[in-house]
Amino acid sequence: FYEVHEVVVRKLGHVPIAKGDFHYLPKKVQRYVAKWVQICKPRAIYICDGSQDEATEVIHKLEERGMLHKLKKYQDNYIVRTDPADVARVESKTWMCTEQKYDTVPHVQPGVVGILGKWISPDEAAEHLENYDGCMAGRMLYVIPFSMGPIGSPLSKIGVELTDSNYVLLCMRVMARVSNDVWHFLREGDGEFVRCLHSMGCPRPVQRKTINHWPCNPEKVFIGHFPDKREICSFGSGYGGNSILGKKCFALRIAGCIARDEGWLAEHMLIMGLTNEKTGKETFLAAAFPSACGKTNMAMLTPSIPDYTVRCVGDDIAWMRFDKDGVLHGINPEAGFFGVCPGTNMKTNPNAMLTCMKNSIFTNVAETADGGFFWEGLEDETDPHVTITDWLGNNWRRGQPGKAAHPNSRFTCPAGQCPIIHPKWEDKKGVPISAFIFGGRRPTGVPLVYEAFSWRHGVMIGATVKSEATAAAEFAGKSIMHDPMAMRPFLGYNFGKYLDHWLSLEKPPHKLPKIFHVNWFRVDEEGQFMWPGFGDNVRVLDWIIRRCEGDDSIAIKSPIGYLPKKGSINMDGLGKINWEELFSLPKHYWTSDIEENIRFLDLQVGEDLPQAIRDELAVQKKRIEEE
Ligand code: GTP
Ligand code: SPV
Ligand code: MN
Repeated sequence: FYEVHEVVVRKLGHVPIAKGDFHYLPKKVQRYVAKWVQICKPRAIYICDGSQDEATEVIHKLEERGMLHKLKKYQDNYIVRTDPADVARVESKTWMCTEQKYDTVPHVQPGVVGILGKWISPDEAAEHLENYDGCMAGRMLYVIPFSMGPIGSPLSKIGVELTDSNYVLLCMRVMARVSNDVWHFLREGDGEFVRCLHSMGCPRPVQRKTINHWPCNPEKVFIGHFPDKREICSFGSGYGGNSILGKKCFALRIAGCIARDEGWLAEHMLIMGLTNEKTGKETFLAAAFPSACGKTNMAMLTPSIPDYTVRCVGDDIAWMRFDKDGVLHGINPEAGFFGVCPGTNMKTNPNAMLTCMKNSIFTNVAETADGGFFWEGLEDETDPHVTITDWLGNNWRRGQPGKAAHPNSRFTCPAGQCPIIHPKWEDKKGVPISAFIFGGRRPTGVPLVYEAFSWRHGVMIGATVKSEATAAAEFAGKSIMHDPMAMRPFLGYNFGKYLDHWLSLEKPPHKLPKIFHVNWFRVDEEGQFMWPGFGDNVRVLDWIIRRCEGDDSIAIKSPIGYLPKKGSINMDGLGKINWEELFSLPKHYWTSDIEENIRFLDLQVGEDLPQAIRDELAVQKKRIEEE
């Protein structure tokens, strides 16, 4: 049946198939693979099937090579150290390529350097693509069929990743649904798939000195997206966000473009369900915080009050669509968690800890002599006398300057292992979303929680999300950066049009989620967090849920939105909480903040900024001035 095209055969040349049956691949996939085989010149092709045998084989190969080793304290947990030059997303080399520049980026004001998306012309992109010439020489090319979302869900999408990294293959197996069934599904459906090409950019014989057996090519990193062709080409880096292409590249940047065209949403959001213990009613929330600002922690929090049971649907990305009755349903397109290690422990996030006790990969963490992982935050859970090797492979002593684990070290673990994973986390229909929550790290000025007056006002609040910079990308220091909708690094198209898309959702029969803003990170004069955070955040979610249920007695109007009425958040057993300070709105702060936001959006989005957002900003400015 599925004969191989003559042209395809010629392009494959004499490159052998190390595993799998090329004939079995849908024709479009055959042509895609053949095209890149001809260019990248791998030594062989390995067609993945997602089986356990396959994982075992790849792990053995990696162990032999010294790239990964077992953490013997656990069951099938592995540690990997990367080249220290390849530890985070590289935003400066991440591009969207479209014919028309303004499809990708807004019309910034003259002389302004845009920070909302990076556009590259097809001609310039073509130069980068030349680096793929022979880039897999002496290496295996893995063909990975995967589904983002449960295979067969109307909300799911198919991808095929080609990579020369078996580390990436192992991570993809955890983070996406890698399976032979994808081929059946492609043949039966419309045959569309997102084309994902990844290379470490280190052909053999290796020219560059390899560190930690981690081949990479930092000088030539290129993360290119071609939304019109539904194609991604990633070169030179093996770090998660740059190489596990189902994740940010596909599920946010490419899917964002598809979602705009098809009328749905692909967002940097967790999804969680909270069941009221008294009434049995469950409410689903979706929250967008910038990278390393608390999504994973919130998605699986352990409530400090007995009123709710929390269950996790997703911790990083949400795909959401209105059904025919106008109810917004969301799925988690991923199959695993790629979580920040430092700060994670049995007190802050026991569910994450329990999720990664087996079948997990730890990247750039420290290791104890008895075969355990270690990172900042695990001090109280680790034998104080055990010898520790830091993420760079050096001996490390507690209290010495410098970190044991890289600040952006990550665990990669199967979501299904989470003790509180929601029984519906793979439901093809998704779960109904009642509220959106935005937030970030805001040390000053911003109260614990407030609620938007309307959908439009909420979209404006999302557009003005800011946060302290974190280690998830290449930024140093702690400056406050704009990160609108927590999507700045992941925007797939013109941010003005993105806001238009959000605004356009306000129409019948859509039942729009209410929109909130939270801030777990406000500090007092001594620089201490004013709010305990983590499991206690459920107290804020309780207030949000009561607002969703229409309780008008617990909110008061302020210039920036509805604030909780004093005493309306359960603070029982919390000790000293300074309500006044936690919710204060310093006038000088908000006056300059709104001016800065107006300036920022005008400079960065220019004529593409929707009038509705300009109006919302102007009205908010007036409210602040008149307060
Ligand atoms: P990405 O995976 O990069 O998208 O990050 P994320 O948004 O999922 O953030 P995550 O939950 O991994 O948290 C990042 C860091 O913030 C960790 O070190 C956490 O310990 C810390 N953190 C999370 N929630 C809270 C909180 O409520 N209060 C405080 N103080 N820290 C928190
Ligand atoms: C983030 O940075 O938001 C992450 C990690 O979730 S990465 O997959 O690298 O983008
Ligand atoms: Mn993230």
